[in-house]
Amino acid sequence: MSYVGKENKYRIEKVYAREILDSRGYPTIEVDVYAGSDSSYSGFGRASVPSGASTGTNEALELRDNDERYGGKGVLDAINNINTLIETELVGMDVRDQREIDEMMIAMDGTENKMNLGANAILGVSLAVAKAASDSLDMPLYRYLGGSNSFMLPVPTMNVLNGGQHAGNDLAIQEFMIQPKGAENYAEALRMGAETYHELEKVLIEKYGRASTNVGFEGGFAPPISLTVDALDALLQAVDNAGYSQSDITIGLDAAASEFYDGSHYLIDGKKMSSGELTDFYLELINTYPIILIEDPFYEEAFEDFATLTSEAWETLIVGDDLFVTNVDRLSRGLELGAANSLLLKVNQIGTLSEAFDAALLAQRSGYSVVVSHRSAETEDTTIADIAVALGAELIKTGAPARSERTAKYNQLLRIEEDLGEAAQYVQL
Ligand code: 2PG
Ligand code: MG
Repeated sequence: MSYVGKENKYRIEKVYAREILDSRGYPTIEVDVYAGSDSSYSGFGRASVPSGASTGTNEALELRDNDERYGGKGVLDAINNINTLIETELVGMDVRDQREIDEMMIAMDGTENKMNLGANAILGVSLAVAKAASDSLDMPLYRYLGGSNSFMLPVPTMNVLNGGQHAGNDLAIQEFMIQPKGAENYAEALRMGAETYHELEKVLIEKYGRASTNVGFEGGFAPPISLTVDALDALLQAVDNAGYSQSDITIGLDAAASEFYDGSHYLIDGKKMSSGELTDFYLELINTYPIILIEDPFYEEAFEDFATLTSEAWETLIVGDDLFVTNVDRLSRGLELGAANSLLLKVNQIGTLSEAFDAALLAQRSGYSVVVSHRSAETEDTTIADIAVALGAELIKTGAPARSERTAKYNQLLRIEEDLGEAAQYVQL
């Protein structure tokens, strides 16, 4: 057995990126980081980068090759940036110096939206560094990232019925989610969610035929429904058929409203609504259905409309996704105006782990809850499960309880709950 000297144990020795496929069959980046010495690595971290479909205008830039490969979506330029520029700077640094490493990459890129190196390149390295550090320290990632937090398992908000940009139907609203918040623990929550998903399949077959259970990008069913209330009624029926009450399993929506905003009005349910009419529409839904969460109810610059809905629906989680893009500056603007009361956290919207944590901690200090989220194109990477626990996030949104790129995260949370044993607590919403 070779001996790794103490001084070398945390030294970054090698960084290597490769092109892999995401769940939509497009290229993305996977990064390997090795710490220790060449003959005996003491730490290894591998991470890959997700990709959105309903992306916010203000997100950090995903660098694509725009050439003939993969319809322009190759990521070889970004990979080249990692394997040459970034690797040169990183080798020799201490793998535990996450912030220093992230700041070094931000400075090296030198742009507001990380367009030079690519936010996808920077994020892949940032996440792989954290994983290599936790491995060097022989700690689970959630503990390494969570510091002295007492560990809470987030409530899964599972996207079981898809519309918007994620499906080929006419539903304006992108995601219809369920939260098994009445569960005793996370494992039970996962079971309740999966059982309801399977009941929903039966409800949809009965009402709309077999083809209605084809799935969208995130594993939720994509039935040929066009009215919001028809989707909600199907969900309620599924919850009931699964034997749960409407307080045990509640409902959340991601409207992703930028996608049905035409510059002055919102096109939804065959109508053209003003922001005032859309606000009334949401308030009516909240009164009629057990809806506890609405994400991106308005387009991405509508801070005032978010603020109005937040004050009128004060018991509902109003989540800012495209609104905040995991960006401290945009979140600060929201905090001043009282726009939303919850932050959606997507690591690739901002491009480094440190900046994503800054946004989450600012949200938490300001009394906003945090929903850690996947993207509609994912990989088998499970880092966001550990991040959710490390942050003590109230919720995690990572699609339907089906399809491996989604269940990878849900299953990782089962392992974390098991690892915590008696100390594991399930968030009470
Ligand atoms: C969202 C996400 C994830 P996308 O809008 O919240 O569900 O979708 O990754 O396509 O932006
Ligand atoms: Mg969203």
